[in-house]
Amino acid sequence: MALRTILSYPDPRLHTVARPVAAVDERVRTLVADMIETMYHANGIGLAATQVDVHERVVVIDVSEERNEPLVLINAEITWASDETVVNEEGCLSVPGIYDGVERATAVRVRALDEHGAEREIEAEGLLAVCIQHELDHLRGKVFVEYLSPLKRNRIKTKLLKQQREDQRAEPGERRRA
Ligand code: GNR
Ligand code: NI
Repeated sequence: MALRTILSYPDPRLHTVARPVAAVDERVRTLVADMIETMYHANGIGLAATQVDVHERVVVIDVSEERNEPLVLINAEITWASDETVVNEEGCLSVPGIYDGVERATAVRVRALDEHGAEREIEAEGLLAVCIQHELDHLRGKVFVEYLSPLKRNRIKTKLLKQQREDQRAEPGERRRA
């Protein structure tokens, strides 16, 4: 297993549309294991392959308190979404330090393959439903800040670019201290 690097907004690669996984084989299981490790390491509740620059329909999620119930969704499609919606405060590992409200369906049904290639259909509500919709957006090349106003989005863009420039300048010194 290995940690993968998470792309940060406004990296244009985050807008790539993922293609379906053709076969759930060892290569895909390695990707899944790396994504689960990366998600736990980053303290996230979900991660889409898009965020680690792999443009295939693979998502991992764990909304459990103990962080020991990873859910693997390959080629996931939403088969039903409730008409009822709710606004939740969202964050994203690719948009560090930014949180804002996004309107989502309260409940969804999803059909997907697991890491063994077995088909399953799950119905979700609450945080899991939010997370599934957030991750499937990533696979379409959509980041949650795109639901916000252009003004907010541009402020976020500027802030993150500045932060990334500062991080880059700090890195050599960080390495020396380590
Ligand atoms: O860790 C995450 N938390 C979160 C909180 C509210 C709504 C969605 C999320 S997903 C996010 C991890 C992530 O960026 N997945 O793509
Ligand atoms: Ni995200």
